[in-house]
Amino acid sequence: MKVLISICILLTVLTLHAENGHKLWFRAKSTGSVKIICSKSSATLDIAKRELKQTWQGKSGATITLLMVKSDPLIKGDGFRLSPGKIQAKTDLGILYGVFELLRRQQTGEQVIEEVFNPSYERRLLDHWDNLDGTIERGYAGHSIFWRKGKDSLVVTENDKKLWSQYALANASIGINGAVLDNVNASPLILTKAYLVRVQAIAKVLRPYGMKTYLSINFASPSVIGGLKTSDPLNPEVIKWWREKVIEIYKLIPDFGGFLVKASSEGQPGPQDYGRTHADGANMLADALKPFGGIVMWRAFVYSASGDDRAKQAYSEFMPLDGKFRDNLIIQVKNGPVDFQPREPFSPLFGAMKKTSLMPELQITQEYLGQSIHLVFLATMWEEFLKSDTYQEGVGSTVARCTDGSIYPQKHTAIAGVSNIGLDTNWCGHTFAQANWYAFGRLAWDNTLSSSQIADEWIKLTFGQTSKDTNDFTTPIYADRNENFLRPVRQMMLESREAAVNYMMPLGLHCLFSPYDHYGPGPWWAPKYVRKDWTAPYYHQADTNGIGFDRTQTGSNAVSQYHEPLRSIINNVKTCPEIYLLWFHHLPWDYKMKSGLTLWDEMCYHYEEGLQEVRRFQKIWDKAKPYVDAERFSLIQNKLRKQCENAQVWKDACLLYFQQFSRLPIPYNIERPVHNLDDLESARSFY
Ligand code: GCV
Repeated sequence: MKVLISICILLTVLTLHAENGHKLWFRAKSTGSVKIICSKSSATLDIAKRELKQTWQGKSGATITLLMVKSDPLIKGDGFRLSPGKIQAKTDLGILYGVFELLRRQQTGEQVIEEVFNPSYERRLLDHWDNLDGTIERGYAGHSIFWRKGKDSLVVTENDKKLWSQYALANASIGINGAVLDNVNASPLILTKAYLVRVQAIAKVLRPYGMKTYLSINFASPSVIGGLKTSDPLNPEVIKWWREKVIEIYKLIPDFGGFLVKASSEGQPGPQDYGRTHADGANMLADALKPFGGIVMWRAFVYSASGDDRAKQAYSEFMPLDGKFRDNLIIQVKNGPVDFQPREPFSPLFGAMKKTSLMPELQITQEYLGQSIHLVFLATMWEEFLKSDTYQEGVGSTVARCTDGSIYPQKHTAIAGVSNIGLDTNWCGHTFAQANWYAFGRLAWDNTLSSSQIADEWIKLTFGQTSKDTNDFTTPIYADRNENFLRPVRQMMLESREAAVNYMMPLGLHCLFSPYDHYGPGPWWAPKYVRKDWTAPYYHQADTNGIGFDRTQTGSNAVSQYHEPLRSIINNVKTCPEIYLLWFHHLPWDYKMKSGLTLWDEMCYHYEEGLQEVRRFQKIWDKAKPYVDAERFSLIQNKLRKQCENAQVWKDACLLYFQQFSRLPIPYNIERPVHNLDDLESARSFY
């Protein structure tokens, strides 16, 4: 018996100290008491008070006033005014956001001075590509937290509710205020009663945290589950079906956010199946949602096999419809014109559709960036995108300003990130992938934040603080923590996306992935039975003359979709930024780069640099050992080893494959490939 008790105690102690990453960026515990003055009470305010008490790190015994204000012209929506000792807001959610800002500042050592904080976008959403059987399309962190397979799949358990509320808390702490609960490749079943009842249960848990629920819908639902003969958006029966469905949803979920729709895209049904336009289909749904305040987010991710250059197709299809969409409808546009590649120029639709609300869609899950194995901090990619100048309304018409209401009077503003969350204990598979969830929320709240600030905050919150030992992190806090841990790790994060671009597809190369899994290299992949725009050679166009996709005026003319002066800048090979060179130009192997090197040599050096960067990251992380708990340390160390192996595979595969066309030697000061091309080409998986 005694032995049993000892084992139990030991297990409890071990569990308490186990650092499995589940706590995300919530590690602080209160260091003293706080007196809260708040005359109102609500579920949201109760959370605000609870968080303040549990995590207070200010002066013990201090007083904090939470004040609802009616007339502060500077506070917008769920914004707030934070000053020492006081948080003012117009909504309960504004108060909760203010509390999180205050706590974050206490934990990261940032000062609190009087300041107003307003969100850049009204709607800041996570899109879950979660299937109703619990699998997740492009998910790398386990199964869905919302859906599962089996006969009890729709039973709402206490564990479900606990997890959903932890999820909602994490989102609220970074300002995310909505979630699309199911995959854009949507099952019509989501709109059946049994599933809607589960959505109602999820919405109930998310609501106090300020998170609205949205659903992806299947455009053919009226015929698939409604028993109608058609799903033609102009058919009166179809219109009636959607109106009644919307009424049913709002009866269950009065604050339902709206629908996300992937239609007439990659085989999904849509209005074009009935000879109708995107506007016909989208407006019909918007009209049904309008009386309840719901919105439609209609995706512009469209391209057809027979179409022109794939990078041009979304623009060609949507631009003629500008001004034809209802005002409770937002067109959701991926950051780049193709598909979440490691680097793409921004989609030319941004800023161009001036009479339609547009929202950016970012991908937090790392489909094309090493999934949950590679350490790639995405904030730098998103910062690059948001700061890209469209020139649509003169210099400074950045994507951020074109979408957040600063330039165009959009009725609604929004931004979405495809979630990287699953049932894995640490939510995201890789500890550093949590930073991407965090970064998305922070940028959605404030699209002017720098990647460096976001990385800095996240490291301090996730791995403990710089100056005070106030969290539950078991490793002692060292005085040299800033120098030896925070700085190098932050630098590693900031360089990690460029490293991935270098070892995967530098200089504007894109879509070189092995098929289906989108993980390893497959620049050679082009079976005859596959549509051309799904093969790698369609994009790299390598031959003995050179490499790159000619999108100039004399090529596919994709450049014409960009506004001047950008159009001329990218059209001209001399002024096109080299990071986009082979996206817009097909160039000979001996083309002279700005560095003086030939294109071939420069490409080789980029691949080598990518690999060497990951090797440097390994060293940085190994040195971080004294500052990190053993569990997270070794998880990340192992993943970096794998990333390094993969970077070597990428370099070898791409250089050996392209060398067949360039017929030039790999510069001799570069380390030699360690794989054979034949082996790589026949490898079935690179994991
Ligand atoms: C949800 C890419 C992905 C698909 C995804 C699609 C989309 O093609 O590989 O998995 O489908 O984008 O964004 O709709």
